[in-house]
Amino acid sequence: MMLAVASVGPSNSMKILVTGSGGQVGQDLIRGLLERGHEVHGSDVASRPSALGVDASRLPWHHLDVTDLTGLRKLIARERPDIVYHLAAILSARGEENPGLTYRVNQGGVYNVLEACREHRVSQVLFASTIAVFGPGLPDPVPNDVPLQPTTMYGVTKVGGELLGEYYNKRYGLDFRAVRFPGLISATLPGGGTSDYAPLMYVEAIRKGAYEAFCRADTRIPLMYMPDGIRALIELSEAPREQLTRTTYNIAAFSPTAEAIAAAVARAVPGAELTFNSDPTRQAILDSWPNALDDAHARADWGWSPEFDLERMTADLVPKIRALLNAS
Ligand code: AKB
Repeated sequence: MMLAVASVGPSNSMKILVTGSGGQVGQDLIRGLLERGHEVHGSDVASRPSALGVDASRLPWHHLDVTDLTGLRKLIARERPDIVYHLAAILSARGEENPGLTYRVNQGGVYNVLEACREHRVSQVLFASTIAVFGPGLPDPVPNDVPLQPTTMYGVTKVGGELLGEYYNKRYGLDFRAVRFPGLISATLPGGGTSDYAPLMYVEAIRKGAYEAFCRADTRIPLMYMPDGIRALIELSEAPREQLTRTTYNIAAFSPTAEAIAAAVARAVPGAELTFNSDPTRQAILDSWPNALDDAHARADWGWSPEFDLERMTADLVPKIRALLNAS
């Protein structure tokens, strides 16, 4: 059975449910969606983060374990969101500590979300995929459509999520859309990712004046400043369906070496000491990921273009981190 698809334009106010709302992406996405005038509902296994800075009356918060299909069905049947952003996931480094749990949360979670959304005729599902879907030996920059041979359970489950979403789109007409996020850098601390060395360089340089990164200085993966990442998700959601030639898109911003990030941090935070001590497990994951992504399809289909490079991001981010640390 095909679903009726409501149009999701920039001027339409939608009711939106975000899974994994307490995470690094969720917290900034919620603010971005509220700024655009949407009715937003947060959900997470964890309680509402105290630092979210959004009044409880503007953001109903639901306890949600995405592995619980019954609970998910009840929430979607009761709240009837137009759009679901599915962010809940265990990231790559933490995922390797418990692959079984990662499979249940990430793979089971995306199946449950798609199934509940299909049953209750949710108009659109946005999915946060990642550069971790790629494995070694690919062209540089990596194009959109290549063999996906990830080396982590996180990557395996994200490939599974992309494929399942494509299936629900073809089989049931569910409007599934996904971006492959680079490592994201923001003032909100990440948890359990392998790209965390990049945001940690900023936060720890400001907080403690020093940081020992768990990677080699020449490590180079695709990175993005969070405001660009949030804009990418929202702009993909608002793009007319007929302009989209696929369900999943590479998006890219910049790909500095870890050493270049350290130099940018040291310029913005004089006196900060940034050193490198590569951890073999996390280094192997980083080395399996692409150096850079080719996002030509996102640019052509829905006009994607990043605003921030390393220098612009550093200038914007450092005062934000200082303000957050002073407030806490
Ligand atoms: C991670 O490091 O696991 C994530 C990602 C790149 O998807 N930040």
